[in-house]
Amino acid sequence: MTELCVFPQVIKCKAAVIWKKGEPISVEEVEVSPPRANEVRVKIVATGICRTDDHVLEGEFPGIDYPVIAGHEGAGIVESIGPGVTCVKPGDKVIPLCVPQCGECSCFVNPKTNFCFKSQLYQSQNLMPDGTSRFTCKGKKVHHFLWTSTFSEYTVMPEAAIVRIDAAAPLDKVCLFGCGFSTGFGAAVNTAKVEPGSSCAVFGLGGVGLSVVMGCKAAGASRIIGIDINKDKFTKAEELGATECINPQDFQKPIQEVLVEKTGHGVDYAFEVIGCIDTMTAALSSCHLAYGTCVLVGAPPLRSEISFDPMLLFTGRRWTGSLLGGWKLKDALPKLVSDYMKKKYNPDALITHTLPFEKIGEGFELLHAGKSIRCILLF
Ligand code: PAD
Ligand code: ZN
Repeated sequence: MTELCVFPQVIKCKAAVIWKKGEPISVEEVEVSPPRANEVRVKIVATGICRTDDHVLEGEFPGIDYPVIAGHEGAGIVESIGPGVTCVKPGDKVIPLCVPQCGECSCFVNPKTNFCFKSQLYQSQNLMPDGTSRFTCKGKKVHHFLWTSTFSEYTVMPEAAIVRIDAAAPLDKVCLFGCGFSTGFGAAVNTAKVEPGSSCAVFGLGGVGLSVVMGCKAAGASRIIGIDINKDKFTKAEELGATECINPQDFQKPIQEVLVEKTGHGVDYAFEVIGCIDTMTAALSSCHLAYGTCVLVGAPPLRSEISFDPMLLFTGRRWTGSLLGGWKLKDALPKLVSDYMKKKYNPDALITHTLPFEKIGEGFELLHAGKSIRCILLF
Protein backbone atom coordinates (compact mmCIF):
# COMPACT_ATOMS: atom_id res chain seq x y z
CA MET A 1 0.00 0.00 0.00
CA THR A 2 2.81 2.45 0.91
CA GLU A 3 4.57 1.61 -2.36
CA LEU A 4 1.33 2.19 -4.23
CA CYS A 5 1.12 5.67 -2.76
CA VAL A 6 4.72 6.54 -3.67
CA PHE A 7 4.75 4.93 -7.13
CA PRO A 8 1.13 4.84 -8.24
CA GLN A 9 0.31 2.46 -11.06
CA VAL A 10 -2.43 2.23 -13.66
CA ILE A 11 -5.56 0.86 -11.97
CA LYS A 12 -8.12 -1.30 -13.74
CA CYS A 13 -11.63 -0.83 -12.40
CA LYS A 14 -15.26 -0.56 -13.39
CA ALA A 15 -16.80 2.56 -14.81
CA ALA A 16 -19.92 3.54 -16.73
CA VAL A 17 -18.93 4.78 -20.16
CA ILE A 18 -21.17 6.78 -22.49
CA TRP A 19 -19.76 5.87 -25.90
CA LYS A 20 -22.03 8.17 -27.91
CA LYS A 21 -24.81 10.62 -27.09
CA GLY A 22 -28.18 8.95 -26.89
CA GLU A 23 -26.69 5.47 -26.35
CA PRO A 24 -27.39 3.56 -23.13
CA ILE A 25 -24.71 3.86 -20.47
CA SER A 26 -22.39 0.85 -20.45
CA VAL A 27 -20.53 -0.62 -17.46
CA GLU A 28 -16.98 -1.44 -18.61
CA GLU A 29 -13.52 -2.18 -17.28
CA VAL A 30 -11.41 0.96 -17.69
CA GLU A 31 -7.78 1.83 -17.02
CA VAL A 32 -7.13 4.85 -14.82
CA SER A 33 -3.65 6.37 -15.08
CA PRO A 34 -1.80 7.67 -12.04
CA PRO A 35 -2.25 11.31 -11.10
CA ARG A 36 0.27 13.71 -12.62
CA ALA A 37 1.62 16.90 -11.00
CA ASN A 38 -1.04 18.70 -8.93
CA GLU A 39 -3.55 15.90 -9.53
CA VAL A 40 -5.29 13.50 -7.16
CA ARG A 41 -6.62 9.97 -7.76
CA VAL A 42 -9.69 9.09 -5.71
CA LYS A 43 -11.50 5.83 -4.99
CA ILE A 44 -15.16 6.76 -5.29
CA VAL A 45 -17.29 5.04 -2.66
CA ALA A 46 -20.73 6.45 -3.50
CA THR A 47 -22.25 8.62 -6.20
CA GLY A 48 -25.70 10.04 -6.81
CA ILE A 49 -27.39 10.28 -10.20
CA CYS A 50 -28.37 13.87 -11.05
CA ARG A 51 -30.44 15.04 -14.02
CA THR A 52 -27.30 16.78 -15.29
CA ASP A 53 -25.73 13.33 -15.87
CA ASP A 54 -28.78 12.50 -17.93
CA HIS A 55 -28.19 15.66 -20.01
CA VAL A 56 -24.73 14.19 -20.84
CA LEU A 57 -26.35 10.88 -21.77
CA GLU A 58 -28.84 12.65 -24.04
CA GLY A 59 -26.19 14.90 -25.63
CA GLU A 60 -27.79 18.01 -24.06
CA PHE A 61 -24.79 19.18 -22.03
CA PRO A 62 -22.56 21.77 -23.77
CA GLY A 63 -18.98 21.05 -24.82
CA ILE A 64 -18.92 17.29 -24.29
CA ASP A 65 -16.71 14.99 -26.37
CA TYR A 66 -17.56 11.27 -26.32
CA PRO A 67 -16.79 8.67 -25.11
CA VAL A 68 -17.09 10.17 -21.65
CA ILE A 69 -17.45 9.09 -18.02
CA ALA A 70 -20.14 11.25 -16.39
CA GLY A 71 -21.03 11.50 -12.69
CA HIS A 72 -20.43 14.54 -10.50
CA GLU A 73 -22.21 13.90 -7.18
CA GLY A 74 -19.71 11.60 -5.50
CA ALA A 75 -17.67 11.08 -2.38
CA GLY A 76 -14.61 8.91 -1.86
CA ILE A 77 -11.15 8.39 -0.44
CA VAL A 78 -7.85 9.68 -1.81
CA GLU A 79 -5.88 6.74 -3.24
CA SER A 80 -2.75 8.58 -4.42
CA ILE A 81 -1.50 12.09 -5.14
CA GLY A 82 0.77 13.53 -7.81
CA PRO A 83 3.81 15.73 -7.15
CA GLY A 84 3.01 19.11 -5.65
CA VAL A 85 -0.34 18.20 -4.10
CA THR A 86 -0.68 19.68 -0.64
CA CYS A 87 -4.42 19.94 0.06
CA VAL A 88 -5.09 16.21 0.58
CA LYS A 89 -3.20 12.99 1.32
CA PRO A 90 -3.94 9.30 0.69
CA GLY A 91 -6.68 8.05 3.01
CA ASP A 92 -8.49 11.41 3.28
CA LYS A 93 -12.24 11.44 2.75
CA VAL A 94 -13.04 13.86 -0.06
CA ILE A 95 -15.74 15.28 -2.30
CA PRO A 96 -14.88 16.11 -5.94
CA LEU A 97 -15.91 19.65 -6.93
CA CYS A 98 -17.79 20.22 -10.18
CA VAL A 99 -16.97 23.92 -9.88
CA PRO A 100 -13.29 24.10 -8.86
CA GLN A 101 -11.54 26.92 -7.04
CA CYS A 102 -8.30 27.46 -8.93
CA GLY A 103 -7.02 30.04 -6.46
CA GLU A 104 -5.91 32.37 -9.26
CA CYS A 105 -8.65 33.62 -11.59
CA SER A 106 -10.56 36.90 -11.24
CA CYS A 107 -13.67 35.03 -10.05
CA PHE A 108 -11.70 33.29 -7.29
CA VAL A 109 -10.80 36.61 -5.71
CA ASN A 110 -14.30 38.07 -6.12
CA PRO A 111 -16.62 37.25 -3.21
CA LYS A 112 -19.66 37.87 -5.45
CA THR A 113 -19.25 34.64 -7.41
CA ASN A 114 -18.33 30.98 -7.14
CA PHE A 115 -17.49 30.69 -10.84
CA CYS A 116 -14.00 29.60 -11.88
CA PHE A 117 -12.41 30.31 -15.26
CA LYS A 118 -10.46 27.05 -14.93
CA SER A 119 -13.71 25.07 -14.80
CA GLN A 120 -14.77 22.81 -17.62
CA LEU A 121 -17.94 24.90 -17.85
CA TYR A 122 -15.80 27.74 -19.20
CA GLN A 123 -13.05 25.90 -21.03
CA SER A 124 -15.09 23.49 -23.08
CA GLN A 125 -12.65 20.62 -23.14
CA ASN A 126 -13.54 17.59 -21.07
CA LEU A 127 -9.94 16.58 -20.48
CA MET A 128 -7.44 17.28 -17.72
CA PRO A 129 -5.87 20.79 -17.67
CA ASP A 130 -2.86 19.53 -19.69
CA GLY A 131 -5.21 18.43 -22.49
CA THR A 132 -4.87 14.68 -21.87
CA SER A 133 -7.12 12.04 -20.30
CA ARG A 134 -6.41 9.64 -17.44
CA PHE A 135 -9.03 7.16 -18.70
CA THR A 136 -8.82 4.51 -21.41
CA CYS A 137 -11.23 1.72 -22.29
CA LYS A 138 -10.76 -0.97 -24.96
CA GLY A 139 -7.70 0.93 -26.21
CA LYS A 140 -9.62 4.20 -26.67
CA LYS A 141 -9.25 7.51 -24.85
CA VAL A 142 -12.26 8.28 -22.67
CA HIS A 143 -13.08 11.88 -21.66
CA HIS A 144 -13.52 13.33 -18.21
CA PHE A 145 -16.67 15.18 -17.13
CA LEU A 146 -16.34 18.35 -14.99
CA TRP A 147 -13.10 16.77 -13.66
CA THR A 148 -15.28 14.65 -11.40
CA SER A 149 -16.29 11.53 -13.45
CA THR A 150 -17.69 9.85 -10.37
CA PHE A 151 -19.21 7.04 -12.45
CA SER A 152 -15.77 5.42 -12.26
CA GLU A 153 -14.52 3.50 -9.23
CA TYR A 154 -11.25 5.46 -9.53
CA THR A 155 -11.10 8.95 -10.95
CA VAL A 156 -8.49 11.70 -11.28
CA MET A 157 -8.91 15.44 -10.84
CA PRO A 158 -6.73 18.53 -10.41
CA GLU A 159 -6.33 19.50 -6.78
CA ALA A 160 -8.39 22.64 -7.49
CA ALA A 161 -11.36 20.29 -7.86
CA ILE A 162 -11.24 18.38 -4.59
CA VAL A 163 -11.81 19.08 -0.92
CA ARG A 164 -11.22 17.08 2.25
CA ILE A 165 -14.20 16.51 4.51
CA ASP A 166 -14.76 15.19 8.04
CA ALA A 167 -13.20 11.74 8.45
CA ALA A 168 -16.38 10.55 10.19
CA ALA A 169 -18.75 11.62 7.38
CA PRO A 170 -20.87 8.81 5.86
CA LEU A 171 -19.85 8.89 2.18
CA ASP A 172 -23.06 7.22 0.99
CA LYS A 173 -24.97 10.26 2.25
CA VAL A 174 -22.64 13.24 1.96
CA CYS A 175 -22.06 12.55 -1.75
CA LEU A 176 -25.23 14.64 -2.18
CA PHE A 177 -23.25 17.70 -1.08
CA GLY A 178 -21.22 17.30 -4.29
CA CYS A 179 -24.20 18.61 -6.25
CA GLY A 180 -27.94 18.20 -5.58
CA PHE A 181 -28.31 19.34 -2.00
CA SER A 182 -25.70 22.10 -2.11
CA THR A 183 -27.10 23.42 -5.39
CA GLY A 184 -30.72 23.67 -4.30
CA PHE A 185 -30.12 24.80 -0.72
CA GLY A 186 -27.56 27.39 -1.83
CA ALA A 187 -29.82 28.74 -4.60
CA ALA A 188 -32.26 29.75 -1.84
CA VAL A 189 -29.88 30.93 0.88
CA ASN A 190 -26.96 32.34 -1.17
CA THR A 191 -28.26 33.35 -4.59
CA ALA A 192 -31.80 34.47 -3.77
CA LYS A 193 -31.06 35.28 -0.12
CA VAL A 194 -34.64 34.37 0.80
CA GLU A 195 -35.83 36.37 3.82
CA PRO A 196 -38.01 35.34 6.75
CA GLY A 197 -41.69 35.74 5.95
CA SER A 198 -41.25 35.74 2.18
CA SER A 199 -43.18 33.78 -0.45
CA CYS A 200 -41.42 31.33 -2.78
CA ALA A 201 -42.37 29.21 -5.78
CA VAL A 202 -40.26 26.19 -6.69
CA PHE A 203 -40.76 24.85 -10.23
CA GLY A 204 -39.65 21.19 -10.30
CA LEU A 205 -39.54 18.96 -7.21
CA GLY A 206 -36.66 16.64 -8.07
CA GLY A 207 -33.58 16.26 -5.88
CA VAL A 208 -32.44 19.80 -6.60
CA GLY A 209 -35.90 21.43 -6.33
CA LEU A 210 -36.58 19.71 -3.00
CA SER A 211 -33.25 21.07 -1.76
CA VAL A 212 -34.45 24.56 -2.78
CA VAL A 213 -37.58 23.88 -0.69
CA MET A 214 -35.35 22.97 2.29
CA GLY A 215 -33.31 26.16 1.75
CA CYS A 216 -36.43 28.35 1.59
CA LYS A 217 -37.71 26.76 4.78
CA ALA A 218 -34.37 27.19 6.58
CA ALA A 219 -34.38 30.86 5.53
CA GLY A 220 -37.77 31.31 7.19
CA ALA A 221 -40.04 31.67 4.13
CA SER A 222 -43.65 31.63 5.23
CA ARG A 223 -45.10 30.39 1.96
CA ILE A 224 -43.39 27.79 -0.25
CA ILE A 225 -45.38 26.69 -3.28
CA GLY A 226 -44.10 23.54 -5.00
CA ILE A 227 -44.94 23.07 -8.70
CA ASP A 228 -44.60 19.78 -10.54
CA ILE A 229 -46.42 17.79 -13.21
CA ASN A 230 -45.72 14.61 -11.20
CA LYS A 231 -48.05 14.55 -8.19
CA ASP A 232 -46.03 11.74 -6.61
CA LYS A 233 -43.47 14.37 -5.63
CA PHE A 234 -45.90 16.35 -3.48
CA THR A 235 -45.84 14.30 -0.26
CA LYS A 236 -42.08 14.59 0.14
CA ALA A 237 -42.12 18.27 -0.83
CA GLU A 238 -44.65 18.96 1.91
CA GLU A 239 -42.64 16.92 4.42
CA LEU A 240 -39.59 19.04 3.60
CA GLY A 241 -41.30 22.42 3.90
CA ALA A 242 -43.61 23.16 0.95
CA THR A 243 -46.76 24.80 2.31
CA GLU A 244 -48.76 23.72 -0.77
CA CYS A 245 -48.10 21.91 -4.04
CA ILE A 246 -49.80 22.41 -7.39
CA ASN A 247 -49.82 20.68 -10.76
CA PRO A 248 -49.96 23.08 -13.74
CA GLN A 249 -51.98 20.46 -15.63
CA ASP A 250 -54.86 20.91 -13.16
CA PHE A 251 -55.48 24.50 -14.34
CA GLN A 252 -56.92 25.97 -17.53
CA LYS A 253 -54.85 29.15 -17.24
CA PRO A 254 -51.03 29.45 -17.31
CA ILE A 255 -49.36 28.57 -14.02
CA GLN A 256 -47.86 32.09 -13.67
CA GLU A 257 -51.39 33.55 -13.61
CA VAL A 258 -52.39 31.02 -10.97
CA LEU A 259 -49.41 32.01 -8.82
CA VAL A 260 -50.00 35.75 -9.23
CA GLU A 261 -53.65 35.27 -8.24
CA LYS A 262 -52.70 33.17 -5.23
CA THR A 263 -50.21 35.72 -3.93
CA GLY A 264 -51.66 39.09 -4.97
CA HIS A 265 -48.81 40.45 -7.09
CA GLY A 266 -46.58 37.41 -7.47
CA VAL A 267 -44.07 35.61 -5.27
CA ASP A 268 -40.99 37.21 -3.76
CA TYR A 269 -38.76 34.43 -5.10
CA ALA A 270 -39.29 31.91 -7.90
CA PHE A 271 -36.87 29.11 -8.74
CA GLU A 272 -36.82 27.19 -12.02
CA VAL A 273 -35.39 23.76 -11.23
CA ILE A 274 -36.43 21.83 -14.33
CA GLY A 275 -34.30 23.10 -17.20
CA CYS A 276 -37.11 23.98 -19.61
CA ILE A 277 -37.53 27.24 -21.55
CA ASP A 278 -41.28 27.55 -20.94
CA THR A 279 -41.00 27.14 -17.18
CA MET A 280 -38.07 29.60 -17.10
CA THR A 281 -40.32 32.39 -18.43
CA ALA A 282 -43.27 31.17 -16.35
CA ALA A 283 -41.09 31.42 -13.23
CA LEU A 284 -40.04 34.96 -14.11
CA SER A 285 -43.65 35.99 -14.79
CA SER A 286 -44.81 34.55 -11.46
CA CYS A 287 -42.51 36.88 -9.47
CA HIS A 288 -43.69 40.10 -7.87
CA LEU A 289 -43.63 42.71 -10.66
CA ALA A 290 -41.60 45.23 -8.66
CA TYR A 291 -39.26 43.32 -6.42
CA GLY A 292 -39.55 39.62 -7.27
CA THR A 293 -36.41 37.62 -8.02
CA CYS A 294 -36.32 34.63 -10.34
CA VAL A 295 -33.41 32.20 -10.06
CA LEU A 296 -32.61 29.78 -12.89
CA VAL A 297 -31.20 26.55 -11.49
CA GLY A 298 -32.29 24.04 -14.16
CA ALA A 299 -29.70 23.58 -16.89
CA PRO A 300 -30.82 25.26 -20.13
CA PRO A 301 -31.30 22.93 -23.09
CA LEU A 302 -28.37 23.05 -25.52
CA ARG A 303 -28.45 26.00 -27.96
CA SER A 304 -31.79 27.21 -26.62
CA GLU A 305 -33.01 30.79 -26.75
CA ILE A 306 -35.66 32.62 -24.76
CA SER A 307 -37.86 35.42 -26.00
CA PHE A 308 -39.84 37.34 -23.41
CA ASP A 309 -41.55 40.67 -22.91
CA PRO A 310 -38.88 43.05 -21.50
CA MET A 311 -41.63 44.80 -19.51
CA LEU A 312 -41.29 41.84 -17.15
CA LEU A 313 -37.90 43.21 -16.08
CA PHE A 314 -38.63 46.91 -16.66
CA THR A 315 -40.88 47.08 -13.61
CA GLY A 316 -38.07 45.82 -11.37
CA ARG A 317 -38.13 42.03 -11.37
CA ARG A 318 -34.69 40.48 -11.25
CA TRP A 319 -33.58 37.42 -13.18
CA THR A 320 -30.43 35.52 -12.31
CA GLY A 321 -28.87 32.07 -12.34
CA SER A 322 -27.28 29.88 -9.71
CA LEU A 323 -24.41 27.52 -10.30
CA LEU A 324 -23.91 24.91 -7.58
CA GLY A 325 -25.87 27.08 -5.21
CA GLY A 326 -23.40 29.94 -5.37
CA TRP A 327 -21.02 28.20 -2.95
CA LYS A 328 -17.29 28.60 -3.33
CA LEU A 329 -17.12 24.86 -2.92
CA LYS A 330 -13.59 24.37 -1.57
CA ASP A 331 -14.37 26.82 1.23
CA ALA A 332 -17.99 25.85 1.83
CA LEU A 333 -18.24 22.05 1.56
CA PRO A 334 -16.25 21.04 4.66
CA LYS A 335 -18.47 23.37 6.74
CA LEU A 336 -21.67 22.12 5.09
CA VAL A 337 -20.64 18.53 5.82
CA SER A 338 -19.73 19.30 9.42
CA ASP A 339 -23.08 21.06 9.89
CA TYR A 340 -24.71 17.94 8.44
CA MET A 341 -22.87 15.88 11.07
CA LYS A 342 -24.46 18.20 13.65
CA LYS A 343 -27.85 17.37 12.06
CA LYS A 344 -28.40 20.91 10.75
CA TYR A 345 -29.51 19.63 7.32
CA ASN A 346 -31.32 16.55 6.17
CA PRO A 347 -30.27 15.67 2.61
CA ASP A 348 -30.82 11.98 3.49
CA ALA A 349 -34.51 12.65 2.86
CA LEU A 350 -33.67 12.91 -0.86
CA ILE A 351 -32.38 9.34 -1.06
CA THR A 352 -35.14 7.09 -2.36
CA HIS A 353 -32.99 4.28 -3.78
CA THR A 354 -29.56 2.75 -3.18
CA LEU A 355 -28.15 0.35 -5.77
CA PRO A 356 -24.87 -1.41 -6.47
CA PHE A 357 -22.90 0.52 -9.12
CA GLU A 358 -23.44 -2.19 -11.76
CA LYS A 359 -27.15 -1.30 -11.72
CA ILE A 360 -26.54 2.27 -12.90
CA GLY A 361 -28.81 1.63 -15.92
CA GLU A 362 -31.66 0.83 -13.54
CA GLY A 363 -30.87 4.04 -11.65
CA PHE A 364 -31.36 6.09 -14.85
CA GLU A 365 -34.60 4.21 -15.61
CA LEU A 366 -35.94 5.19 -12.17
CA LEU A 367 -35.06 8.83 -12.89
CA HIS A 368 -36.76 8.73 -16.31
CA ALA A 369 -39.87 7.14 -14.84
CA GLY A 370 -40.08 9.90 -12.18
CA LYS A 371 -39.84 7.23 -9.46
CA SER A 372 -36.61 8.30 -7.77
CA ILE A 373 -35.52 11.54 -6.17
CA ARG A 374 -31.92 10.55 -5.65
CA CYS A 375 -30.57 7.08 -6.39
CA ILE A 376 -27.20 6.43 -4.73
CA LEU A 377 -24.83 3.98 -6.41
CA LEU A 378 -22.33 2.14 -4.24
CA PHE A 379 -19.02 0.71 -5.49
P1 PAD B 1 -35.22 15.80 -11.71
O1 PAD B 1 -35.46 15.28 -13.06
O2 PAD B 1 -35.07 14.85 -10.58
O3 PAD B 1 -36.40 16.83 -11.29
C1 PAD B 1 -37.08 17.63 -12.21
C2 PAD B 1 -38.55 17.71 -11.78
O4 PAD B 1 -39.23 18.60 -12.68
C3 PAD B 1 -39.29 16.37 -11.86
O5 PAD B 1 -39.93 16.12 -10.62
C4 PAD B 1 -40.29 16.56 -13.00
O6 PAD B 1 -41.50 15.86 -12.78
C5 PAD B 1 -40.50 18.06 -12.96
N1 PAD B 1 -40.95 18.62 -14.23
C6 PAD B 1 -40.58 18.30 -15.50
N2 PAD B 1 -41.20 19.08 -16.40
C7 PAD B 1 -41.99 19.91 -15.70
C8 PAD B 1 -42.91 20.96 -16.06
N3 PAD B 1 -43.08 21.30 -17.32
N4 PAD B 1 -43.56 21.62 -15.07
C9 PAD B 1 -43.38 21.29 -13.76
N5 PAD B 1 -42.53 20.31 -13.37
C10 PAD B 1 -41.85 19.63 -14.32
O7 PAD B 1 -33.93 16.74 -11.83
P2 PAD B 1 -32.89 17.32 -10.73
O8 PAD B 1 -33.66 17.81 -9.55
O9 PAD B 1 -31.78 16.35 -10.56
O10 PAD B 1 -32.31 18.57 -11.56
C11 PAD B 1 -33.16 19.62 -11.95
C12 PAD B 1 -32.46 20.55 -12.94
O11 PAD B 1 -31.39 21.22 -12.26
C13 PAD B 1 -31.80 19.83 -14.13
O12 PAD B 1 -31.96 20.63 -15.31
C14 PAD B 1 -30.34 19.77 -13.74
O13 PAD B 1 -29.50 19.68 -14.86
C15 PAD B 1 -30.21 21.12 -13.05
C16 PAD B 1 -29.02 21.23 -12.14
N6 PAD B 1 -28.40 22.44 -12.08
C17 PAD B 1 -27.34 22.63 -11.26
C18 PAD B 1 -26.74 23.98 -11.18
O14 PAD B 1 -25.62 24.12 -10.72
N7 PAD B 1 -27.48 25.01 -11.60
C19 PAD B 1 -26.86 21.58 -10.49
C20 PAD B 1 -27.52 20.37 -10.54
C21 PAD B 1 -28.60 20.18 -11.38
ZN1 ZN C 1 -25.86 17.64 -10.46
